[in-house]
Amino acid sequence: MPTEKMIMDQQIIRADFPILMKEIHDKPLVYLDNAATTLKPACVADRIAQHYLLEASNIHRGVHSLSEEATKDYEGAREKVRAFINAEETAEVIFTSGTTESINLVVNSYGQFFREGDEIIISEMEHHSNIVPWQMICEQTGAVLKVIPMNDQGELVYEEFEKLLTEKTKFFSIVYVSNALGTINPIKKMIDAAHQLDVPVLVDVAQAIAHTPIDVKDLDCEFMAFSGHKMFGPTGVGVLYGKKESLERLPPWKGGGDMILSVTFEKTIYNQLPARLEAGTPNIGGVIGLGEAIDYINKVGWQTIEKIEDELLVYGTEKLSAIDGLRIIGTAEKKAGVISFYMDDVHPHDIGTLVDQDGIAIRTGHHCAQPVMKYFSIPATARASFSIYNTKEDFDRLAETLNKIKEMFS
Ligand code: 7TS
Repeated sequence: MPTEKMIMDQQIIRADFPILMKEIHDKPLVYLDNAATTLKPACVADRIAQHYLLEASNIHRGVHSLSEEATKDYEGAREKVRAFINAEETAEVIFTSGTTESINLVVNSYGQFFREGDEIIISEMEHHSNIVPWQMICEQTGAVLKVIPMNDQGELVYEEFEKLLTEKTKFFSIVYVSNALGTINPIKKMIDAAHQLDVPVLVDVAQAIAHTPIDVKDLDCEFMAFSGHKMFGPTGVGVLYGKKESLERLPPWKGGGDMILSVTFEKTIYNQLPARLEAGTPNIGGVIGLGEAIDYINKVGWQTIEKIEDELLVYGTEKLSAIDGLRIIGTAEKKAGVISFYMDDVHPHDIGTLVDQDGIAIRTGHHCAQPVMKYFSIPATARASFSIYNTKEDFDRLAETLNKIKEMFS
């Protein structure tokens, strides 16, 4: 029996995404904004529709059949997430509304332990969602934010990280793949270094989760955050993974239904994990849809995903670099999924609007990573971010349009 999994034909993958049949301004859609959100395969939308049309019910509370069925599906999705990231137990998987809420949960909850003068390390290439919550807790507690700088390639300066790690460090929160640069950070090595000083680590894998297999046991991080909508799932649902002992240390952040065992006006006793950190009726349909998205990724397989995306990164980088006056922002040795660029004489927003006229969707702006823009002394970049359904022809179309734009502006 051959052990190698077959590489799936990209036409089969593309057929799973009905939106790719669409025309924008009378041109076939080229969707290169996957870092903002991925497209959704029909199976995910169908599964969500099935839940709302035929199975809708609240969970964890009814003894009637529909509620029991919805509970089974919801908890079944938790098991799918557990297996997907190789967590030890389902209790280590907390459903949230997305990466942003997952990070805020840890900050607001773990942050209660911070004292004046404690130090928290983040990096210069974080998404705002991994900057602002830490600044807020620093303001409240007197803790101090320390920032790992980066170099001109958009790589973190590892020696500076080592210098920042001291006895004062109480937490380290780091992005795996930068959404503005595409840089893949050496997080395993960084987690190991933090652990030498018993510093807990949160990894933001929002931009990694659909591009590379992630094994939390191997990484050994205390916490990890990601969003369903960047991995072919619905918006409004995400995950906070935490090692059981780390989650157990977290005081509940939100109070309400489902997170309690008993309530009296004298004393409330909290529920076990994971319910203790999931107050109120959750996004049941979204969680079930996320489970379906995980099944979809598993069906396509990492071998296919990595082959397609590795080739696209090389091809897209070559193609765009060949355009006169175009500068790629983020040239790290290890990159994934994202090609950010800047063109002399054309504002990124003009690029975005003009490529849209040719049916091409890219994102332009600061990508919620303003410190990255500041480092490169530019107001914004244009960003092509790709996924499993993108093709070399997509980059040919983008390059052709960019060449036209260049001529228009010169
Ligand atoms: N962390 C990273 C690395 C991200 O790229 C994003 C979203 C977030 C956190 C926040 O995720 P959310 O689902 O909670 O909003 N990044 C982008 C982007 O690059 N373009 O739009 C959203």
